[in-house]
Amino acid sequence: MSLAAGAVTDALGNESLASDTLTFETDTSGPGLSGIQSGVGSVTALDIVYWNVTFSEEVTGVTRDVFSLSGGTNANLSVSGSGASYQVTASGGSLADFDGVIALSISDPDAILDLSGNAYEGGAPSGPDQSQIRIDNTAPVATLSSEKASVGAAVTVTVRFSEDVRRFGRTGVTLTNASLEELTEVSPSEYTLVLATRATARSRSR
Ligand SMILES: [Ca+2]
Ligand SMILES: [Ca+2]
Repeated sequence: MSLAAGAVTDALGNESLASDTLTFETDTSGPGLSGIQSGVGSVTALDIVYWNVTFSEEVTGVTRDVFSLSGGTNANLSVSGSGASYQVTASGGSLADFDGVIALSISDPDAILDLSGNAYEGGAPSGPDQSQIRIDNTAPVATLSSEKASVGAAVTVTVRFSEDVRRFGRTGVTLTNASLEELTEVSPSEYTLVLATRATARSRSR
């Protein structure tokens, strides 16, 4: 609004000058989701994980009851933060020995309003969506198999792990009456070992 020139006069009849214009901003658009960013990366062995959830403007009504977690861990959710930025933390339940994907979602959008009372608009984040986190809290398990070996002959042993592994090498192999001749990586979860039995090793040293 503004006051026109001459809107009022002073005691001597001088007309007033035009006023500045005052602009009112009306907010009629609801808040949206700007991003869900994992605070622990996309894959983790942590027992407690968290996300940073950002809205397009300041909002009210963001509590733990707004969010839900899929993946079947029965983890507890807690929320901190204010305005447009919140941190949602998942802990407890079966997270400590869980192996799988969990995902954070907004399950009660009606509770979220902007400061003008406009309802949350929902939808996918306009920015990063890292709502899914892969939790790997299980240890790899090795299964050994080999052909039946004749005494003195080289033996090939296949080592299959229940998942991809790192750092498998000669120091990880314990042998009795045999020596390790070859260790080959077939895949990150499978290796073949060629073993020489003691008889073979003796025959070689002759
Ligand atoms: Ca708004
Ligand atoms: Ca694992």
